[in-house]
Amino acid sequence: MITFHIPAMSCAHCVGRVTRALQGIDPQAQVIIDLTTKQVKVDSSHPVPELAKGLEAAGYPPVSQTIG
Ligand SMILES: [Cu+2]
Repeated sequence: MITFHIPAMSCAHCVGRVTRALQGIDPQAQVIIDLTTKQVKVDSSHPVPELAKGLEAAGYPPVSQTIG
């Protein structure tokens, strides 16, 4: 499980875009988003840098990430 902190997320529209960005990289990815804390939990077998790049490309750069 990876937790990204993405302050750029502000509404349900952002949640949809972030989810699609991650699932565009890994269709099997499980994504749980908490808009209050701006945290995105991702369960994926893909490398973290690849997921982070996809988020950045979608306009939602993660400012930090925690693995575990
Ligand atoms: Cu939004």
